[in-house]
Amino acid sequence: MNDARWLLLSGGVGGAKLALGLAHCLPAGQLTVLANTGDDFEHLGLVISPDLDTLMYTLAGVVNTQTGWGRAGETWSFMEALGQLGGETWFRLGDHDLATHVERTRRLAAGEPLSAVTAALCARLGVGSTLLPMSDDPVRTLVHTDAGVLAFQDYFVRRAAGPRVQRLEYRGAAAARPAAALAEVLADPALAGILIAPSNPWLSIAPILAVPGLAAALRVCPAPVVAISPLIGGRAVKGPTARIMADLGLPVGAAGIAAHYHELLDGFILDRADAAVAAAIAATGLKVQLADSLMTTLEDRIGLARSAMDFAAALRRD
Ligand code: FO1
Repeated sequence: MNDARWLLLSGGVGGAKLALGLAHCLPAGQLTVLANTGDDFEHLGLVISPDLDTLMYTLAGVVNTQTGWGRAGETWSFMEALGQLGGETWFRLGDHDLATHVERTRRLAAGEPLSAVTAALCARLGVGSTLLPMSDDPVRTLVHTDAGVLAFQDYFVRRAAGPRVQRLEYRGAAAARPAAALAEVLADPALAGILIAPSNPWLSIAPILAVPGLAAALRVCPAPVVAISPLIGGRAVKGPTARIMADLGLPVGAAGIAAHYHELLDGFILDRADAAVAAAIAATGLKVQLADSLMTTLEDRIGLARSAMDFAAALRRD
């Protein structure tokens, strides 16, 4: 189907790699990425949206490929000057990246919704896909830990995801409305599939699904829903997914991820290294596909994007 459209639910770095693979496979305008904004925070007087920016920079081809976040060729004069003045430097804002936060903050203060600000910034950077924040309303992920209740970036960056996680809270989610443009995406008969990126299910995807009505809208949409496991050989490629599962008392592994998403899914993709648990997942009623999910090169990203789209296309319910 040439006009097939796709929706990807995504967090930051890992999800952005798959988004780039998908964008390479599809004509401009046929990919919509629904991004987590639970990581957003106000810092140094600025509104920072890390996952939106990681996706935007990645899709625009200007991301720092070493870190996966921030801009390539970045300079750090602002951080150095701030440090000299005794300011807060634990969250690294490069000079070019800083411009994004200043411009976003200005537009939000002038009354533009986050979705409009994001669309405007993406247009300026030449992003051909549609990038939507999950909601224009603020949702903030709070991590309840043995070191107290921590704002997401305080847990993730400042404390390097060290404290033991007791539970997660998506503050503001109950009053949040899904991004207005999402209904249109889901109602489009050309929507061929909905993919859930191999992002952290609890930190990156759960805040999206916590927006009231959003998970239900995915469930009633006729397009198949497929999640890609973020684990390879039972371990996270990067980040604390496996440790959070253990902290929450969940069985660590691809089967635990599949069980977590089960209600929502038609299909589940897991890495070949986890082939041993594929049959057990299939026995729960999900269609299962093995793939190479380590996305080191652009070819890897395109390969996983193609596998996911081919698998989802074969699951179409009509
Ligand atoms: N991650 C870090 O580990 N350290 C940082 O100093 C940092 C700064 C930063 C600045 C802008 C931005 O858009 C992202 C940034 N990230 C940083 C990444 C971010 O905190 C996380 O990767 C995501 O929130 C998790 O998806």
